[in-house]
Amino acid sequence: MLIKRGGGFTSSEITDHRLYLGRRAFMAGAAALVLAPGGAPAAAPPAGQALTAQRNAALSLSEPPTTVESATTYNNFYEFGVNKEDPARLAGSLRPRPWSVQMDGLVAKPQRLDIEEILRLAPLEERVYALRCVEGWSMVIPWIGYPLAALLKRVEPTSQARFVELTTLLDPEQFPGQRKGLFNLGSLDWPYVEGLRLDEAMHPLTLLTVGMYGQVLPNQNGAPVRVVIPWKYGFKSAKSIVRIRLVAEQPKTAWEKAAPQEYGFYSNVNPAVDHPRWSQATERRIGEFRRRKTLPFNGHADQVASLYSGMDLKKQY
Ligand SMILES: Nc1nc2c(c(=O)[nH]1)N[C@H]1C(S)=C(S)[C@@H](COP(=O)(O)O)O[C@H]1N2
Ligand SMILES: [Mo]
Repeated sequence: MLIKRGGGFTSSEITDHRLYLGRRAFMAGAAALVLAPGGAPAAAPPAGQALTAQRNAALSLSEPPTTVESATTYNNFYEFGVNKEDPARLAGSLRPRPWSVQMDGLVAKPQRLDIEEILRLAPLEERVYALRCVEGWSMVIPWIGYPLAALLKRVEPTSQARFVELTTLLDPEQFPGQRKGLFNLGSLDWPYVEGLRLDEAMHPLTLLTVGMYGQVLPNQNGAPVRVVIPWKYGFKSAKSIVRIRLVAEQPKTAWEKAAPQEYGFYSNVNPAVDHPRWSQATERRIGEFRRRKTLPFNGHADQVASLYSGMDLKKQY
């Protein structure tokens, strides 16, 4: 399990989220794997529905994307279990239709939006962003979506709204990782909640995401709708969202609740701020062997650093 995977991951790379959660989650992961039927390799994702989008070249990396195989079989989606292969293996139980997103809180026009309506709300763009996981690896993914700002404007945040809370579906029937018992041992307090400051959420780089690699999102990548915030560690990019709430107070996120000393609210990619257990100075692109230097704000400093002027990013990590 922690030894070889298709991409050549080694046991020395197990600096992962599970260690944050302590030994119980780690053991639960090991046990779940032993119980996996036949130890069969993760099934290839079924060919998804095609989604056409215009490439936004100005906001895209020019690097070649990670293989779709890696991007859809090496995932963090703890609702399906704590191992990287769990989401691809188990994601068939998630039903991305029918689906709607409740938009409420400090807004003039609270509403529940159907996913089909969300898909039509703004022109779809393709943007190639690197997703940098706090575990020290990254992938280059051609996402499809449009700025989250377009959706937020539609509900008209009031002047009191200062933060955006994003919540993933809570349904133990669809998410085995949310069931009481072995799968959920030492895992997160469900549902998965993330949050952004309103100006971060409104930033043009913050992408409401409905597809990748020219298709609708595979279940294991957060179907039918997620966010991608390219200058923050991957865990800020909440999957399978059912509620977007505008609030006055900074939301308490699932990872902060699990390990507050390790996961801050901001979680901007920052090579100068190490995690308590390891350095964040370098990363490995999945599919490559050498490690590369991690860039401040994951390479987007010129676009987003001004959001944090005057803040001590060592304290507000
Ligand atoms: N609901 C939910 N969203 C989540 C996670 C999760 O466990 N549950 N994992 C996060 C982490 S740690 C990462 S690195 C990215 C991975 O996204 P990907 O599988 O599409 O590459 O999703 C993030 N979003
Ligand atoms: Mo991550």
